[in-house]
Amino acid sequence: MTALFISDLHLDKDRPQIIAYFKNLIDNLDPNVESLYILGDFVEFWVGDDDPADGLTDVFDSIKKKSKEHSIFFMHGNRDFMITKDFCKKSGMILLDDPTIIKLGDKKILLMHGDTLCTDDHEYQKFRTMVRSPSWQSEMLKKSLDERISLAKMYRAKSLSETNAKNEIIMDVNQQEVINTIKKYNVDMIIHGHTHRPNIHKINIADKVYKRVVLGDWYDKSFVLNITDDKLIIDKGHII
Ligand SMILES: [Mn+2]
Repeated sequence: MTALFISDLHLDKDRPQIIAYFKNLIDNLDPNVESLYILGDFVEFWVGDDDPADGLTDVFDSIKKKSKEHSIFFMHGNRDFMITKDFCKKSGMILLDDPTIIKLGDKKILLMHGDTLCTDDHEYQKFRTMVRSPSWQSEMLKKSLDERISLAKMYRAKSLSETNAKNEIIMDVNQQEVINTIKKYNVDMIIHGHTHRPNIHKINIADKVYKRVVLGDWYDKSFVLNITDDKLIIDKGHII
């Protein structure tokens, strides 16, 4: 039995090679793959379900088609939290809460997008609380599509310039928060994306070793975590 985990594809019409690469992957999913987990930032931004999703129609069609043979799960990231449960359903994806616990074999795994672990970035956490509130979202949806698209572009540019200015450490996960999260949910492993710092970290807590697997982004290379039985296999492919 195989489960695949991906995140941070940031699909966008300006990078058609990544869209094509992902479409090819989904169209040719191995029949042994029982579930595919997309852990957020699947698309570059999403301003509401009336988003024109330029260049992505084929991808959502492929997902819909493949959802008959595989379970395809989606969790919100900080770019695509406006994708609704209805849209997921229509596209053949099952929307997961952040975080969600799954069981693979005898292992309990916590799935997250990863941004909630970055607790040192107070400014971002404040912004996150604001944009995740139903009142902010309903105000946002009252604006015209064009207005929302330009706002999304503005937020993206702002976040990019802040990212460049912020200390590297602030942008990564907080170690104590990782330990607290493992303890709180009583899991063996955390899988998340968001930080674009792919790695498998080992964390020792009271003589037991836990794992934190960080998924990579899809800018130059694809990044797929394959868990088959108890084995973790990282599969990277050159997109360009
Ligand atoms: Mn993210």
